[in-house]
Amino acid sequence: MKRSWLVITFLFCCFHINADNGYRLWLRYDRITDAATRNAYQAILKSYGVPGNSPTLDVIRNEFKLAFASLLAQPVPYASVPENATLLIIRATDERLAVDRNLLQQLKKSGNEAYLISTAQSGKSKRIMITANSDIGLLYGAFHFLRILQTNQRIDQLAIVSAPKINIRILNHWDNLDRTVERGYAGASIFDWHKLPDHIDKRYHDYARANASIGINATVLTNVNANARVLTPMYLEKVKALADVFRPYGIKVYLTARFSAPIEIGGLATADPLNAEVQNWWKNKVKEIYDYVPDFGGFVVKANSEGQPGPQNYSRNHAEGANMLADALQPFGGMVMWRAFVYDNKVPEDRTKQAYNEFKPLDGQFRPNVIIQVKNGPLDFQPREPFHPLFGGLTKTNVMPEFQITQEYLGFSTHLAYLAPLFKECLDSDTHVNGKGSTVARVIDGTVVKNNVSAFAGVANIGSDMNWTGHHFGQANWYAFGRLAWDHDLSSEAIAEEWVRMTFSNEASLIKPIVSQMMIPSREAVVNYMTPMGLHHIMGYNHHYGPGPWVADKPRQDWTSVYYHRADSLGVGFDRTENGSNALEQYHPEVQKIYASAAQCPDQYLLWFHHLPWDFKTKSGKTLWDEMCLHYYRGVEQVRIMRKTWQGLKEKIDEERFTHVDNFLRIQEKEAILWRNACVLYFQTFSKMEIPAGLEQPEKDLAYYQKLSFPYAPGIRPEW
Ligand code: GCW
Repeated sequence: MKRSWLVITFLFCCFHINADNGYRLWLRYDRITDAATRNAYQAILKSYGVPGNSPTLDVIRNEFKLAFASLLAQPVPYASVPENATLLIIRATDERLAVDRNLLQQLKKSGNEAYLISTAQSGKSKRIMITANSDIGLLYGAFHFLRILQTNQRIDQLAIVSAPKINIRILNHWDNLDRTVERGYAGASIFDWHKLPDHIDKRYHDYARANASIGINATVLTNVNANARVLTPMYLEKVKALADVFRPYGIKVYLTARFSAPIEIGGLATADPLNAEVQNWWKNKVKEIYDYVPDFGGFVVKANSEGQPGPQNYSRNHAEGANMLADALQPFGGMVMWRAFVYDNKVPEDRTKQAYNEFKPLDGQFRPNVIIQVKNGPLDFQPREPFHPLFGGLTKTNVMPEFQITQEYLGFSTHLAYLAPLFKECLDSDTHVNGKGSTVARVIDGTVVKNNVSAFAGVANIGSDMNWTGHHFGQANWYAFGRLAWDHDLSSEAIAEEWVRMTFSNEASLIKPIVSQMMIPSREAVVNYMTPMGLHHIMGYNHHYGPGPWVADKPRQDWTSVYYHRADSLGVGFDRTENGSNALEQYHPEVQKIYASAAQCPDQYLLWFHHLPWDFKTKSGKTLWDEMCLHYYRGVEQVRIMRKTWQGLKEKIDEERFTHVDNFLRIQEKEAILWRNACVLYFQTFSKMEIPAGLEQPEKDLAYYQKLSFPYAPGIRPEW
């Protein structure tokens, strides 16, 4: 090679190592650095075959081509005679298939999306087969196999049958047609409506690839605060273009349906769900949508909540509203995901009780193709909430959880908060509805409460930022959501490790610190410096950025902070026992027992359920005030440890991502201190007690923190 070429190649390599913008997510396919692993793979992977023709099989072929070209040091050719390939991707009905009969039987019973990956001896050599009942199953199997390679696991004895525990694994985009994203912190919407349907951005494919790689099989393209315009022909053309891109990846498209659409785009005088004209309008509209998108998934609806129109505008209930849409969708196999996030400031009742009060009496009245979409907790995606009482509360209605991947209340996209522990905390909570062990996960997957269909939703944190999620570690939350939707039994640690291996490196000296000193403790750190011990909803008004425990005197009481913390000279916390709002009564008696007495209630939910004096003795023996302060200070310390851990990894991470994360951790520390100081000083005005000895004093006084204003904080709803 000429000298100049050597220099260019060298520079290219340096550039490659130093500059990594994170666009490739966890599908990096970097060269496997461990020689023994690489050799072991090369000994088996001599060629691959993907017989058959379909757009999904093309996706598999493309993905393998991309992956093998860089993962291994030598090319893995495509076998022109598939039977000769040492890696064969093949439908379970194909006669050329030769796998263990028991495994095959298991696969055949496991449904359309399941797959089997197995290694068999073929003569002197080994052969790997990925088998499934459908092409989409093959795609999931292919991605799982690539994950095995990316995480450097052995491939010489594979015998894996995997099937999703949940039917519909769906991302909810709160994306508007003008490309703003409600509570979006990673740039603009990835859906460029203006240029659709003519311009198909490469990102749409990469978005679909990423989702398919973790088993996500549905997406709601539009905000639940919905715009009826998306249901007009001009926009349905655009929706069709996206659906066409996503289909080979197994992803179905859903839309949000604005309840008043018959008036706004249909010219009717009413949207009353019992009105025949309205019913007809929706029937025709649905038929029209299916003409564009034959496998359209259905509607997601936010009705009679935060100003959105709904059936109650016509004195009809949620079941009447949901069923009307369900009847229109039913002939096409479409679903209605009807949100239970309803509350009204004119109702003189603890906001956390209102969804249950509305929906419990309607249990059993919803059509089989309606699923009630319930936020993980009864308030609103706080850093910590107990599980929503509608899990286990509704037993004759399909129920699905809605998690928030975008970090509206957990520091936006600049705070590292690994959310798998938050998701798991809800999923593993025991509702007791059908005896001990009736966890939320087992309620929603249909094990303990019978359902027609199961689903799992997450509000996406994806945007147009180069690295998709703003924070490089935000990718882990998208990843963890998908993995848990597929298998809620996976542990937070296992998911984190997988993600780190694929996203950064397989080196143990890097995996361990990132997983155990950064990711796993990160969510608890956020709880500590924002809302420890069961505090909730004390953030800045409307933009929800930064601390705002003093927020009071707003048009709606239930959007203030003082409504929730109720601090006064006597104490702090929201009494939800029978002496207070009695929200506790919405849970099973076994659950009530855990929280009813302040002496027994776990610290993490103490002020969620109890209003307690500042000198209340907590389990540690310290006063409530001291314990609260210690939590706030611990939160900041945890961030400092995260920062230090990251800085210790400088040599092991490419410069671009290292610096990006490092900067964000600096912001996180600054904001953690802001939260801590503002909250401690504010609550101190009531407790009148000293910050425990030995802790650093806040640098500024309370007035300073109260005066800070953030009019341009991102993600806010434009009209608020
Ligand atoms: O968390 C709140 C947000 C609103 C959001 C609402 C909801 C889409 O602040 O921006 O609106 O929840 O879930 O409907």
